[in-house]
Amino acid sequence: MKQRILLIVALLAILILGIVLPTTAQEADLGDTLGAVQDAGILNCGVSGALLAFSYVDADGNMAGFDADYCRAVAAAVLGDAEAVGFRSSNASERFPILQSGEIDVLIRNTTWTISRDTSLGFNFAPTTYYDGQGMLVRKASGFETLEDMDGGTVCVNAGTTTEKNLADVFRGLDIEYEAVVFAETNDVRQAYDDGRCDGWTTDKSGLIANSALLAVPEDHIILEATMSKEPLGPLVRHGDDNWFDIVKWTVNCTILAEDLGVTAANADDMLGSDDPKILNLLGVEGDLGQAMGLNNDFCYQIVTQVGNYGEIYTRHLGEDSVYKVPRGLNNLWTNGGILYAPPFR
Ligand SMILES: N[C@@H](CCC(=O)N[C@@H](CS)C(=O)NCC(=O)O)C(=O)O
Repeated sequence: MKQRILLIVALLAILILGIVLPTTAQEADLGDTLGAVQDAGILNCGVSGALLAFSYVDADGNMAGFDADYCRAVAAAVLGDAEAVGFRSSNASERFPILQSGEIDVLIRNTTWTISRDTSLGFNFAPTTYYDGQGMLVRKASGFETLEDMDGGTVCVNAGTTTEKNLADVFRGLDIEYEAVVFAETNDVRQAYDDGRCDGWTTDKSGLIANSALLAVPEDHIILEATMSKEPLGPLVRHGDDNWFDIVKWTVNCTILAEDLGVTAANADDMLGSDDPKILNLLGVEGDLGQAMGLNNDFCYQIVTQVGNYGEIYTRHLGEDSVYKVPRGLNNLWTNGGILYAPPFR
């Protein structure tokens, strides 16, 4: 009798655990991110939140910037609504744990594609959205022109970044003595540099261009010519969900190919009547390319009409329509001297 009761209790426990555990958000969502995002009706997107031009809270209290718009592009593709995004701000060190745990569905936070992040940390990187490199900002009054001029100096840097490691490698390679002053938060890095605690401030050049606007007197500083590393920045997802990886990949590809084919937010509706089969496939007028990922076939049309093509997103946040006016450089289409190139929608 006692054994039978124990057996029943054990069976009930298994049953209850079986029902309750898999429905807790983290357990259930990890293998089927698309289903979880659709059920929630919202995309949880990890951003910095403290990086002008890429992801920052604007005067109206909205998350704005190039990375924030790529979150919106994924939401437009998946939910048909670019505004259905829950933004989660993160510093450099916490960005990876929140993706691993399932707290966010995708991380779009000026994150460099490296082999260890792609392998041992357990992530997959979508195509690069911004080809960058590490730079060094110094005071004009210092007279520094090269990294070698900084021998014996101090450098302010963010913890948990490729920046920190590159600084050590590059300075060791050049046989430069230096002291790193390390902070978890970018605002603290900038403040320490501005307070004169460091001779240089190093991070991705895009970060220096944008966030140096927050220095007390931005005109008193310059970015040295030297580029210390390659920093291909782009979205990343967890290992273990190929379909979700495809969705994020083809979201980026959609924006690049739309620019390549001359499809913009303004003309996309007219383009639905185009004679070009490449455009018809891109916009989902022909074929069922979206369906193969569990999306509507017009997913790219939604991205372009609601958020824009790559060039439009770039121009808005970094290019001519922004205060930064960063030349496209590598981040131009391959046909215009850059290295952006999307595989075919076919
Ligand atoms: N791309 C580098 C650096 C990324 C990084 O965290 N950069 C700092 C400085 S631009 C940053 O994003 N700060 C914003 C923040 O802490 O929210 C990486 O992936 O490690």
